[in-house]
Amino acid sequence: MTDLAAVKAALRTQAVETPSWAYGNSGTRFKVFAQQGIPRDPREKLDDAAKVHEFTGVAPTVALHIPWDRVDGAGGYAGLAEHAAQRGVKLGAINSNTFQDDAYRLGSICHPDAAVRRKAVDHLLECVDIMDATGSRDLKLWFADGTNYPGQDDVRERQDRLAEGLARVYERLGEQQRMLLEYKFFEPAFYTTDVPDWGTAYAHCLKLGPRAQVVVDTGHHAPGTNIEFIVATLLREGKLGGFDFNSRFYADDDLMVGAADPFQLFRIMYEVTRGGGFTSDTAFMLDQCHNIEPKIPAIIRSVMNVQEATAKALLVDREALAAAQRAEDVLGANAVVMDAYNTDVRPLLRELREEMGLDPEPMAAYARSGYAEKIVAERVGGQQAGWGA
Ligand code: LRH
Ligand code: MN
Ligand code: MN
Repeated sequence: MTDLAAVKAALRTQAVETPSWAYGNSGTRFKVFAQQGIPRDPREKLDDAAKVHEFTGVAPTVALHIPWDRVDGAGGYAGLAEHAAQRGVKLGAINSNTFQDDAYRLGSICHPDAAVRRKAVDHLLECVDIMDATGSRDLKLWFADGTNYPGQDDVRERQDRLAEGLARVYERLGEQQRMLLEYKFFEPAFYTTDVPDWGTAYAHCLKLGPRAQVVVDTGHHAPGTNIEFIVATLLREGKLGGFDFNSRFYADDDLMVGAADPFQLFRIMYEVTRGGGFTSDTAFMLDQCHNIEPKIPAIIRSVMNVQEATAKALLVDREALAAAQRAEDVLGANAVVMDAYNTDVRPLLRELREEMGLDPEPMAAYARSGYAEKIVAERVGGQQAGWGA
């Protein structure tokens, strides 16, 4: 029997980080659809993120992306952190950007030209300076580096350049800071990608040291990849730094987490909880963009999807499962897992929210709040998230 009080207590500790860029206008490479009421600056993105936290109670931090959230003057990044605090949220991971500059046509920290590599490393070091000002713990690194054609560059040398650049940034990290290295199997490079998979990310992080950890973006795998196995393995090795949650049907779709495959999300969260990863040492972040749907409700829905998957994962009767496994009862063991997955956890979560002083129905409560109408009236000329133009 699972202890429902313990499940609720665990759920109270949940923290899902929302990404500043999900609040801005976004699209595909074909079209960015402008919505109304979109934030005009990083502070307004934080205002929106604070609403997500207000209605869900489990989204207390916001990831920034530099340079999309660059602030000059007006208190700088410390002022931004202060603004977040006034709204009841905190600044989370700093996401670097070494993919939107003309200089990076052939890569950033793996580029054949040392001057370009230096530029990329300087940007990453600047991100650590920003972390010092914001009090952020995590630097999230994703590299668009790779090649499009066999022979274009020396793929082994590119690994050496990567190791060298990462080491310089690692040395700069403070005691309490970490770097989270994200992998992605293809795109924008189509032949080789310099950090294509968890194994490559793991190998680099292992060499760097304990403050280098792997981040699993759920959209960055080939179809059919067993992501929960990767999660279990990284947790066993003490190298799971966090997640970029989203869901995919075909490629890096960046759709709402749990929309395409809630069962996969449950399986991932089961390995997280079973493997001792449901703690603040794992950064549970969203990395999504909402191109055709209203953004704040989509983010509320995403946070709730993570919460539902987590509740189901916590409901797995581990003792019954272990007993069935010991008894070599294949169907019995599978039934224990499926029972948890098939449980309607919405009543439990409604109860939890009421206990937390929240409205039991975050989507409806947000819709009733009038915030959507208010921002449409007040904000004209919202900011683009940063890509897709
Ligand atoms: C790359 C990616 C990465 C970036 C984000 C904006 O596909 O997922 O995490 O930081 O997009
Ligand atoms: Mn990502
Ligand atoms: Mn991505």
